[in-house]
Amino acid sequence: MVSRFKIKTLTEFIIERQYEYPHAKGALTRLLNDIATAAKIVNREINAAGLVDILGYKGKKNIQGEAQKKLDVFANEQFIAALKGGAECCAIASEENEKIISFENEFSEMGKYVIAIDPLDGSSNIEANVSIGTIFSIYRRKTEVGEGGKVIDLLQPGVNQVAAGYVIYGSSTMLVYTTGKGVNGFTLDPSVGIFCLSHPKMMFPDKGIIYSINEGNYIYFDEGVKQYIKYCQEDDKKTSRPYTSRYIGSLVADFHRNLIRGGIFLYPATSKAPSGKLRLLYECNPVAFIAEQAGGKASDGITRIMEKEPETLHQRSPLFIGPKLMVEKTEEFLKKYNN
Ligand code: AHM
Ligand code: MG
Repeated sequence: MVSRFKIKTLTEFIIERQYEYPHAKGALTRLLNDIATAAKIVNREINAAGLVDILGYKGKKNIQGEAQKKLDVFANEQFIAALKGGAECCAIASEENEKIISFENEFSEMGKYVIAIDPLDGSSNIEANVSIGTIFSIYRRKTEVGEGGKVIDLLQPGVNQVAAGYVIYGSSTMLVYTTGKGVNGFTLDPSVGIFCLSHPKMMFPDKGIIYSINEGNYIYFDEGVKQYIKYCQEDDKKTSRPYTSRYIGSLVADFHRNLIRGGIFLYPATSKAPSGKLRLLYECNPVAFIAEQAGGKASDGITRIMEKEPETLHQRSPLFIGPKLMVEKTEEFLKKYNN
């Protein structure tokens, strides 16, 4: 049967949306396309990950005689190559690299944008066939065009993000992004290799019913977080409690499920990790931008994530993210019990 619906591809969608930015010259469009292309290549490798052992790729060399690369290193290289070749981006900060990667060639030096990226977040989950993701933020550079990007181009607060998104490599592969005018999700049709609009105008449900936290760290949490967990587990029909507990241990997958079903994700500070675990630039800020655009909220317990001024590239931050009312409730608990 012929479908009555016209499929909208990611490329069509991005080009259509350019009208929302009257002075746009297509640079952002090209950047998002480059990211989507690299994501498809990474997706292909992830899908084959389970075959590595039986096909004999594991070990020092693969069958082509090349040294086998870890998937997170492979993903990093793919995104760097796609963005470097694209000439819209003058530098990248990646979780995989201690310093920024400045693109010093005549094309990239004219690029107006920089990108903060976690090429393969949650990669320790790969061997268990658990969903993992890519997370990215796009900023306008601070320095003048004409030379490679500098660290100050990347040390910007999340409120300066021009676009942000994630790719989830799950039971299906999706790309979800925002340019500050709502959130849209695209599912990869693997038979043709095209991302198709499947989740237009994504919004958190008003009512949250899930809480996601690594409760194994309970003894290291401060009193506010412990009390909030207790609140989540109490019986109160009016507020749909007790909430359901769900935790994958893969930020993109946990966040994505909570965005669709309605839930809060918490990675608080602990006595062992006083700044939490997640990185502000390429983990917290992009999901914070998406959360806010989907009617939610992202906070470190006190301060709005996107207003935090980064001092270093790999700076960590506690993260409380989800439907507005749920995040506000955690803030209330932290305020009440942590002083
Ligand atoms: P990674 O960047 O080393 O992959 O770690 C980040 C991941 C997130 O995806 C996830 O939310 C978190 O670590 C889970 O941490 P934990 O295992 O401490 O619960
Ligand atoms: Mg990570």
